[in-house]
Amino acid sequence: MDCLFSDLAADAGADDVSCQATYLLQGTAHGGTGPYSFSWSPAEFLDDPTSETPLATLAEPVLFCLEVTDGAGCRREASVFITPQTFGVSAFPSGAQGLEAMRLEAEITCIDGQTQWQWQNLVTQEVFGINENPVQLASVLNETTQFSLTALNAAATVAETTLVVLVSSNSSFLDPNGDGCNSISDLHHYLPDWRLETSFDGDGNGIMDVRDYLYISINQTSPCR
Ligand SMILES: [Ca+2]
Ligand SMILES: [Ca+2]
Repeated sequence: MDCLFSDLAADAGADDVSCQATYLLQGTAHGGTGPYSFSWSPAEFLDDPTSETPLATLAEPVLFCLEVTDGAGCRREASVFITPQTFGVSAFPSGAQGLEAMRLEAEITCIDGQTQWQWQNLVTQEVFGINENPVQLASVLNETTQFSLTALNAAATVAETTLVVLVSSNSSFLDPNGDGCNSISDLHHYLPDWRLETSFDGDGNGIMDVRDYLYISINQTSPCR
């Protein structure tokens, strides 16, 4: 039989992330001539590389290749990329206060049925609602503020992340060019002062340099006039 025209097809399943230490691969074959045999690689992560659905043990992302051979000796290949993931939280490490109240958002991975999480303002100690994420702040911050998001899962494992919202004591840094929105144009506004001594900088150290630009939000919020 000419395998070029065989309708044999192999499927290794959809790419996936795994919150467990083990992951059951889902190989399938269609068409061709039965019976099918399966060969997965790399075999070292698998309990049975000749199984249609072997159990993989993962410590790192792995691309698995599946080769299906049918009764006529025809072969087809497929692959699947499995990424192990653990319980954890992550957020952008910092941002700058602009004209509008900030929205804080973290990514929480491997949530189980009992996982709870909570944002907190570490300056005022204000806590936000249980399982509230993202959090929309009620007002514009008037000082540099650190926030934390703490999550707890069913196994009592704690995961935490923090982020800082930079606020200059110089209020013009909320909208340097004063056009009513936070855009890339605001970064250009202080360029004439670059490396110059000034009493009008973002971090208040008296010289305009790259650190001051961290205080400028470029997240355009409202339409500019
Ligand atoms: Ca602006
Ligand atoms: Ca400065």
